[in-house]
Amino acid sequence: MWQTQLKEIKEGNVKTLARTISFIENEVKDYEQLLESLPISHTPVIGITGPPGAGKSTLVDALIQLLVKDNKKVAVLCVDPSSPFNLGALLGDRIRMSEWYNHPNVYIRSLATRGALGGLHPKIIEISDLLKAAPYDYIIIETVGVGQSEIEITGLADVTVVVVVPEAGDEVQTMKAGLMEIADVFVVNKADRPDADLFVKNLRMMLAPSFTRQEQEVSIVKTSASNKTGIDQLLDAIIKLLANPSTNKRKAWLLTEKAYQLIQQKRMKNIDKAQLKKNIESAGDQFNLYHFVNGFS
Ligand SMILES: Nc1nc2c(ncn2[C@@H]2O[C@H](COP(=O)(O)OP(=O)(O)O)[C@@H](O)[C@H]2O)c(=O)[nH]1
Ligand SMILES: [Mg+2]
Repeated sequence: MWQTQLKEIKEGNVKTLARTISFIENEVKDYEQLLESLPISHTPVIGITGPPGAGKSTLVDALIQLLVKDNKKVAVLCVDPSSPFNLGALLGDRIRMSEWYNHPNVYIRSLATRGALGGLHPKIIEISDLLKAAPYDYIIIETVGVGQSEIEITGLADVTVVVVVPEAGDEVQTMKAGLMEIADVFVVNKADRPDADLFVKNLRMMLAPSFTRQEQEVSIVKTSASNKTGIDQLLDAIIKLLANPSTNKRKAWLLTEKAYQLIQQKRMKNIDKAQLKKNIESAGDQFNLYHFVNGFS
């Protein structure tokens, strides 16, 4: 029943793509069948994460520019409410980005709401898989690296780029452990700032292989996204990782992460916190936590 839509999406029909993403977001009837009929696709997914203000959107903008210049087609999913890719952004950003919004080889979709589990977006896995059915060479997903979302992005992306900025020398020490673990590539952005080199040096020390799950050394790329320097090196590093067979070894791990998250969502589906509270309140003093919880298994 989704054959027509899928065919149009494969042929590059952006309107159908946009509409179908909304179907998934809204869980329209039979959307699960659509997901099951998605073709197997290996479109590389590049995750860009890091703290707010690190320059992720500016970097994505610069990456799009490079890729488009190379005749590539790019889809961008943005789960950053503060991002200029979101239409609510400042007028200046909108003007800058409008170049890409109207570009035939670029598709940008913002996903504003956060997941019920406090994660990225309740349907980001499904939406990125739908995008893979469309004729894009790369999918870029920008997310804010706070909390839970770090883990989720790793399950989603073939290569995870963590963007940080040079701060006082000891900032690296306090960098969230979560960000350390997920990075395939570290970008030290705003390298036009003083102390960028010192920061890179400290970061490199922190990233000694024994600290991370990586078998090989994590690359560190210095960029200044707003000056568009270092972007070539970043893209090279990303493409090298995508081509590296060791990233294929991650496939099973990535799929496990995805499956785990989707099962988690499915299992939690009919669990309404407000209703839990009502039940607990009405039980009053008689409430037995473990009896209650066991009732759900
Ligand atoms: N000095 C400097 N500022 C930058 C650089 N890259 C981005 N910015 C600025 O940092 C701010 C946040 O950038 P943005 O891309 O929105 O960050 P995001 O929240 O990580 O997506 C903006 O004002 C950018 O112009 C850079 O390389 N150097
Ligand atoms: Mg942003």
